[in-house]
This record gives sequence, structure tokens and C-alpha cells, in this order.
Amino acid sequence: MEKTFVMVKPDGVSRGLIGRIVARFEEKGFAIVDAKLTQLDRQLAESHYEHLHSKPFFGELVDFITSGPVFAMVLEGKDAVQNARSIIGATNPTDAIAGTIRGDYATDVASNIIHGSDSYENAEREIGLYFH
Ligand code: IDP
Repeated sequence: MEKTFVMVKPDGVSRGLIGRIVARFEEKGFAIVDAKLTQLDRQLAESHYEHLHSKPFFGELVDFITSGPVFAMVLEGKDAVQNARSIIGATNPTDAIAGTIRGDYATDVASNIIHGSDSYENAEREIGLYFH
């Protein structure tokens, strides 16, 4: 069994999508092993997204992700990282197929509803950042 880190972003929380998003992971067969509603400070946001530091949208991303509460989760299951990314869909909702969370609920890459770790190493790192 593998763990991954998934987070409903401020747009998903404010739109009342936590329940529907959690249900999708439960229906797929994931176990929720930890979860919390929390608000990121800029330090945590910049640390989480440090690999994007040089991107032109970095400031906008940090503003957005700190703009309201997020719902952070640790999910456990077989091939958790890859299976969660499949449910989440492509980074840009325009490319995300219907049936994925971003494909069904989002239209804009800057507010794409949900985060999911993209590798086993990043899952470990992100779980450590949010749950310690
Ligand atoms: P991921 O979230 O699918 O792993 P990353 O490339 O790691 O994709 O990007 C992290 C987050 O940065 C995205 O989920 C999105 O919120 C934001 N982002 C990515 N590209 C853009 C952009 O061109 N404009 C604004 N925000 C972006």
C-alpha cells in the first residue's frame, strides 16, 4: 500500500465541493488515513510549490493557495500516487477529460480545484509538510 497527499484548494472548498471530491476517492477504494481543514501561510505555500519558484505565475499561485481554507488529506491505496492523479485529471482543466475532478469541476488552470502529489517522493515530502 502506498500513501499520497491530496488537497482541495480554496476554490474547491468555497464552492462546497469537499464532500463530492472525498466521495470520489472513497468510491475508488482509497482509505483516508488523515485529513484536516487548514489555511496555508505564505511560507508553507512557497515551500510546497518551490519547484515552480521561477515561473511567472508563482506569485499568483501563492496568493491563490493562501486565499482561504484548504482541505488536506493523506490517502492510502494501491499505486496511490498514480491512481489519485488519474482521478484528478490534467493540470489544465481544458485538457482534463470528463469524469476527472478537474474535467468535471474546473475551467481555469489558475484555479483547478485540487492538488495531488506527482511522485512517491513528493507525496512523502508533502505529507511531512502538512501533517507533522
Ligand atoms: P499539478 O498541480 O497538476 O501537479 P504543476 O505543474 O505542479 O501541476 O502546477 C502546480 C499548480 O500551479 C497547478 O495545479 C496550478 O494551480 C498552478 N499553475 C500551473 N500552471 C499555471 C499557469 O500557467 N497559470 C497559473 N497557475 C498555474
